[in-house]
Amino acid sequence: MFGLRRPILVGGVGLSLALWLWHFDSSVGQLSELGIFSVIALGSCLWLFQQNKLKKAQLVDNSPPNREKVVKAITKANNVINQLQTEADNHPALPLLQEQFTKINNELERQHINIAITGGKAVGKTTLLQTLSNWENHTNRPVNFQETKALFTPGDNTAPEANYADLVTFVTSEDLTDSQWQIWQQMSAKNQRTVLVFNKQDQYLSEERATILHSLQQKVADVVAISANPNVVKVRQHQIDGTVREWLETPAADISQLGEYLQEIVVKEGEQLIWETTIRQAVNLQIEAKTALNQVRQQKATPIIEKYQWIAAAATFANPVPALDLLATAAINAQLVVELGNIYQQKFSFQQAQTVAGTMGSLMLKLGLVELSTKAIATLLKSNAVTFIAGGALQGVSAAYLTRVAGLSLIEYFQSQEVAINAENGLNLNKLGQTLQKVFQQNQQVALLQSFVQQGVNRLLPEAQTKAS
Ligand SMILES: Nc1nc2c(ncn2[C@@H]2O[C@H](COP(=O)(O)OP(=O)(O)O)[C@@H](O)[C@H]2O)c(=O)[nH]1
Ligand SMILES: [Mg+2]
Repeated sequence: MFGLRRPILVGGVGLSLALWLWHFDSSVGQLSELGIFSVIALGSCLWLFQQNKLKKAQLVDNSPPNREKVVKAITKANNVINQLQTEADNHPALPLLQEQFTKINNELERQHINIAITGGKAVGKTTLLQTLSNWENHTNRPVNFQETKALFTPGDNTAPEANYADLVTFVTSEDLTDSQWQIWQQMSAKNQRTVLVFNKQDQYLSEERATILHSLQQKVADVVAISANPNVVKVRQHQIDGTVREWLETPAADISQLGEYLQEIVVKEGEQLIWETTIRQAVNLQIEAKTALNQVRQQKATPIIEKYQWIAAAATFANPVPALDLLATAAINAQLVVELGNIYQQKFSFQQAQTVAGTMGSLMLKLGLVELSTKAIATLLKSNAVTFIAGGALQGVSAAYLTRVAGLSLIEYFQSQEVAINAENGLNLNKLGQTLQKVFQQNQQVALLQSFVQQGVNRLLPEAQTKAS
């Protein structure tokens, strides 16, 4: 797990540098502000980079769907909704979540296929939709076509709202731009089945057309070329008598390639596509319900962390612990673990909670979080307007701070657990370590730390506060 050490070191260096720069803030002014932000940003970027890699690996399931998987996904969503109802009977999101659930549950019996037509503005979406109304469906399923709103309107670079779609036809009239390519990839990442449609063939000379088609085929497996509404062309005919006859002709629309392609996909993949869509919708519903549930729980958890944070501060202030490892253990109260566990339905016995608290303390120590935060807090205390800081203040504020980080990390860890998993499965130390680092990183911004130290000083030394203000 200590492959994880690198990002925290980077963050740590960033923090020390930031504090050092912050020290000179008054003399260097804006320049140092810039310095602080870039150094912190660098640390966070490296960290986020690593996090993203982790997330993707966990979330994408590329194995083919089946009915069992769909039922499982729907059941999970239902469990989370029921849990929300148990914990917050009157939650305003409940009626809509339940309605969505009923809808998704019915999707298991759906026969028809939904196809979305998407793409930038004026690429020919509406024209294609109209042309497809004459499409002769020779498949075993009814097919609905629907146009999405245009992509790439100013200020909006998001993927189309096409969660309902079993298949997305992505229309373009030229080679893919970078932003089109990004959206294409976003859809693939969500397991959305896509076909790239190269429209307006008639606008290109044959050589140019071949080049673009080739380039598209390099990027994407499923490409078809069409002309949904070719331009009028002038036809010239040399007559025997030497005159030239000219007239205008409107070539017929040509979407035959796309038509055949769609027949094939609907027949071969229809059932799987419906399953995939239903799983996607169930997962989204589960996330929505979980987000609401997490908010409910966080509201209950925050005051508890605050309570234990100031308990730790007072106890350590009265009886300063000199060694770092003692500080780490003093900070995490087993009772805090029990109470947070209760909120997140992760039941711990007091004994188990003691083990968790001990483990977290030693993790914080190993990861260097205790040392980093005491140093940072010491620097901030020295530069505090308060001239006299009583002995024990450093330890008190540090203990409070570490309690906070530990509590927030537990919350975040519990939040990422599935609903209704037994605490008996044991803690995933690797994941808990990652969470600790992440939360620590988020709370190590100079401004946050500064206001926390101020709060701590106000709590521990009320008379010093009066002097300072
Ligand atoms: N030359 C040519 N023009 C087309 C073709 N398909 C659509 N168009 C034209 O492109 C313009 C935009 O089409 P529309 O369907 O409204 O695009 P949307 O904004 O994507 O819905 C219209 O003037 C269409 O007639 C085609 O294959 N060739
Ligand atoms: Mg349109």
